[in-house]
Amino acid sequence: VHPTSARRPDYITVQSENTVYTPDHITSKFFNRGADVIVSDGQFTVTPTSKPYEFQTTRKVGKTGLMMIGLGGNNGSTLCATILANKHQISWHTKDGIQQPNYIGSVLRASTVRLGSDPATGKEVHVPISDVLPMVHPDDLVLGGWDISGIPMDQAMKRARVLEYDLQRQVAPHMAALGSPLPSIYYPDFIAANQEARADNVVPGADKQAHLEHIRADIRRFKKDNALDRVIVFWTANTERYSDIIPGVNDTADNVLAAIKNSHSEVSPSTLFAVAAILEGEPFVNGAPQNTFVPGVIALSEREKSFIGGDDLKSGQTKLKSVLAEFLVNAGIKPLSIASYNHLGNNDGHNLSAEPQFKSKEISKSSVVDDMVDANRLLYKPPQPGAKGKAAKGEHPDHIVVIKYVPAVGDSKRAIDEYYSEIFCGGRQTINIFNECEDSLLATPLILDLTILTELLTRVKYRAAAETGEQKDFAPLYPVLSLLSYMCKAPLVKPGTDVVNSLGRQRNALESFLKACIGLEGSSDLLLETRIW
Ligand code: NAI
Ligand code: DG6
Repeated sequence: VHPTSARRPDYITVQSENTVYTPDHITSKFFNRGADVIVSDGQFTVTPTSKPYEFQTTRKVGKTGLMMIGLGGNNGSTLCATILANKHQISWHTKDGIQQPNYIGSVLRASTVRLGSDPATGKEVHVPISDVLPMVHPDDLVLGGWDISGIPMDQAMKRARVLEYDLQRQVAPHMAALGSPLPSIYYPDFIAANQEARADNVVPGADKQAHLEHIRADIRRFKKDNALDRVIVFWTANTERYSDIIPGVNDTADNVLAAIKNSHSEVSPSTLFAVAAILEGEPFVNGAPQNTFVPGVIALSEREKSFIGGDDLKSGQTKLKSVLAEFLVNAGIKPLSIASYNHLGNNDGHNLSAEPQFKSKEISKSSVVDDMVDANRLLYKPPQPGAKGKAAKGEHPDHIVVIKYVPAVGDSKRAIDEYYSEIFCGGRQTINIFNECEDSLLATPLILDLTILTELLTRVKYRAAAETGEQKDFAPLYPVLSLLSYMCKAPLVKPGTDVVNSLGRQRNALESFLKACIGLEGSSDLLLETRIW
C-alpha cells in the first residue's frame, strides 16, 4: 500500500490542560491572537488582542457520500477510477514499470505538518496532515452523481483519455458497476453550444421548481440507499456563463427561491443544485468558476446554516501564480506584467472555447494576484480617492489570461507564463515558465481534499470560552467555508471579509485551524531555541 493511501490509527495525543478527549469528542481551548490597528494622521497605534475560544470536534467520521455533478466528465471519471484503483489495490504496467495507485497531489493525504520537535534530539517531528484529526479515508467515499451525458462510467473513463490503458482495463469492471450517472439539469444557454451533442441524459421539462424537487429527491435517495450520514454535493460539470445579478431575482434567499418557482431564465443549473443541497442540509462545493453563489444563495446558506464552498479548482498555473506573485512582491520586486497562456484539448477546453464560458474562467484566473498587490503600497500606488472602474483598484500589474482549445493535446494542458518585473534601479527581470501535465490528474486530488475537509468542518463546532461570558452552546462554523481557499482559484469568503490568495497563507490557515482543534498553536518559524543560548 502506498504511504499516501495507508490507513493509520488515531494516535496523536496532546497532553495539555487545553485539550480534552472523550470517546465522542476532542475539545480544545485556543487563543485567537491578533492586533487592532488604528491609523490616524499617518500614525499606527497597535494593540495586541487575544480571545479564547473552544473547539469541539466529533471523533466519529460518518459514512460519507460524494455526489458529483459532471460525474461522467474527465474529473468525475478520473476521481472514481483512481479511488477504485486505490480501494482494490490495482497496480498497472506502464512503459516505465509497474505503477501503484496513490493519492499524490492531495494536500490532506500526501503532505505533512510539523508537530514540534523531539526534546532528546532537537529534530523536528512531522506527521501526515490526515492524522491531526479524524478524517474520512478516500477509499470509503460512496460515489455517485449526475451527468447530462448518460454513458456508463467505464465508457466515460475511456472517453476522457486520462488514465493509462492498463489501469483502465483493470478498473473497468469496477467502473461499470457504478452504472450510468443520474439524469441532470440542462439549460443550454449556460454552457457552450458545442456541448449539445453530449446532452442525452437530462431531466425532462422546463419547470425549475420540479427540477429542484427532482434533485432534492436524488440526494435523499442516495443518502438513504447507502445509509450515509453525510453527502457532499460537488460541481465538477462544465463551466457555465455568469448569471446576471438581478435585483428581485437572485439577490436574496426568498427571491432565489421565488425565481426557481417562476422558472426564471437566470437561474443556472449550478445554482439549482446548490439550492437543492442547501435545502437538504448537505454541503455544496463549486469546483468551477461561474457565479453559482449569487447573493441569494449565500443568504440561503446562512439562513439554513448549510455549508457552501468554492470557487474553481486551483490546480496548476494559478496555484503557481499564487506562490510566484507573492514571492516577487514580498521580495520587494515589482511585477509589471503577468501574461498567462494555456492550451488544452479536453472537453473542458472545448467548452471554454466559447466566449461567455471563457469569461467566467478568465475572471477566476485573473483575481489571484489582487491581495498581494494590495498589501504592498510601497511598490504599487494606492487608488486615488473617488477612483472608479479599473482605477479603483489602484496601480496593478498588467495581467492577461488566454486559453485556446487544441484537441490534439487532449487532457495534457500546456501553460506558459511570463512574469516581467521591475528590479533594482530601473532594471528588468523576465521569468518564463512552461508547465505541462494532465489537467485532470492535478484536479482530482483537489476534489478529494475539498470533500474530506468539508466533511471534517461539518463535525467541528466552536464557542467563545467561558471566561468571555459571551456564548454558551457550541455552534457550527460560519457556512461559507473559506478554509477551502487553498484548493480554490477564487475563494468564496464571508461577505465583507478579505480574500486571501497566497498559497502559503492559505496553507498556514488550514494547518493552524487543524492544530487549534487539538489545542496546539499554529506553526511558528520563530524557532527561538535555535537562535538563543
Ligand atoms: P469535462 O468537460 O470533462 O466534464 C464536465 C462534465 O460535466 C461533462 O461530462 C458534461 O457532460 C457534464 N455536464 C455539463 N453540464 C452539466 C449539468 N448541467 N449537469 C450535469 N453534468 C453536466 O470537464 P473536466 O475537465 O472534468 O472539468 C470539470 C470542471 O472543472 C470544469 O468546469 C472545469 O473548468 C473545472 N476545472 C477543471 C480543472 C482541471 O484541471 N481539470 C481545474 C479547475 C477547474
Ligand atoms: C484551461 O485553463 C482550462 C482550465 O479549466 C484550467 O485547466 C483549470 O482551471 C486549471 O487552471 P489552473 O490555472 O489552476 O492551472
